[in-house]
Amino acid sequence: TQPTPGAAPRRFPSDFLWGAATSSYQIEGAVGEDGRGPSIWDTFARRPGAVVNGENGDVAIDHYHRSADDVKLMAGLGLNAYRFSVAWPRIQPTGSGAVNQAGLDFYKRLTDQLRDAGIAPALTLYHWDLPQPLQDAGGWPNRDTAHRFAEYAGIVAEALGDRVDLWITLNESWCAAYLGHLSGEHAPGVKDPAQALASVHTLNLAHGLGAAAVREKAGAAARIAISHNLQVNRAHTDAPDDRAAKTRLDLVNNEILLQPQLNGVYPEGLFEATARFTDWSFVRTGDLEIINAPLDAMGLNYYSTATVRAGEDPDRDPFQPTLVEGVARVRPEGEYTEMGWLVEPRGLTDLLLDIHRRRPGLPLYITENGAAFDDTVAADGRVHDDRRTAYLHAHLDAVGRALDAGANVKGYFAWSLFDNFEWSYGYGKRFGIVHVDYDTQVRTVKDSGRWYSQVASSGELPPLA
Ligand code: GBH
Repeated sequence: TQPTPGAAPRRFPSDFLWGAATSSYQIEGAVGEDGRGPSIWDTFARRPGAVVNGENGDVAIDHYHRSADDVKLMAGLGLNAYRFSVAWPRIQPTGSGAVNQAGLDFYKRLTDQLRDAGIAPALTLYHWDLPQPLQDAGGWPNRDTAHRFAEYAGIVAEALGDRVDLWITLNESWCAAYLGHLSGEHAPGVKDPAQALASVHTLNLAHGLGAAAVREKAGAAARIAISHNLQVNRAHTDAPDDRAAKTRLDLVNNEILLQPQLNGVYPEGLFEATARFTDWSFVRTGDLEIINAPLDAMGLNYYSTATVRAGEDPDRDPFQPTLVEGVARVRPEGEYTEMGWLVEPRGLTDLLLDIHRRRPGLPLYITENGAAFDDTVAADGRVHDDRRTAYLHAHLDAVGRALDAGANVKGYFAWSLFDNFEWSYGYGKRFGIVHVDYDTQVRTVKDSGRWYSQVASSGELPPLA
């Protein structure tokens, strides 16, 4: 779509949250300090070949020691919200029982600093750093992990209940289940469809039990959400077999999470479609009511859109297990980021409107959106990341279009506030609106950060050029 020449800036709602996001393992470092226990990412990162260059989050961007300055930096950018995650192994080093007070104190200080700066804390309880002892006991394929998660959620909610504006139970259960247990590219590095599907169910259950625990312990005013990276899939053509391929993909990627959470049912056809991997006997009477816990909002993490057709994928690695046969990836012309992900802002409008249609008026947050580009500090001391600015601009415009169409979008969090440990890609991929020098830990606001600061402070998005 062409912008209207001379169009006026777009005004966002006055109570809109303008934030940025991070996660514990990607930024904190200090993995052995103040009683933190090991997580599955500490273990996985040490497996040869798991992370590019053998990198890990031992130091990361040293946020654990720099949180006060990092909050000042956010305040200087004019952000009114910050999404971060709590490291479960800091709160319960063994994943159950004994609470490590020093861990809770860190997040108490952080949330106090944020509140003093007028920045609303959005707290994610689980962003992939499962305590290693819980992995040793079976990890996400073991349903007991859901009960352990609820216990942990209750502890955090009781301690921080009055300080947090938005509670997010899980970040991207799709990644935790499928990257962790199907492709094996994330911790714990398992490649087994049966374990992947069992993990989905435990994660769904963990969400429901965790939401109830937060509801009970954080007080009636607590607002509870979950953050999903739903796959925005498009059929390459309108031919019935291409559309059927897209539908098969949606079933195991999106419906498997959304329908239990929103409607209290597993989607029709799911058990049949996956019967060669599992008989789903781990689903017990009463689980779906728990999973269907009341939701105050939904968080959506959006990066790209996938185009698919019916057929065999010539690029598919035959050693990678898959849940869905006969679906091939199409790579349309367009701009791709350093991750190889297509820049496709329209998908964000579609995604927001899809959830709005399923649950009209449900408050929606974009809890992550951003892009990796190859950023370097220029001779003038700045980072001229114009492609990231253009990415953010186009996606915020896409959010505006969803607002125009009636979606109840309440906030936007850029991924990420800082360059950080990008999981199996290590430190090589930079998503930050703030550059980090990994030798000196010096933070430099990129041009995109300056631009975003303007938008956040004014609540106005300039027209697309
Ligand atoms: C998020 O995951 C994580 O929450 C965050 O920690 C991480 O740093 C960030 O994103 C950046 O990676 O096949 O072209 O359609 C992202 C999950 C799943 C998003 C795969 C992109 C495939 C894009 N990703 N998805 S594409």
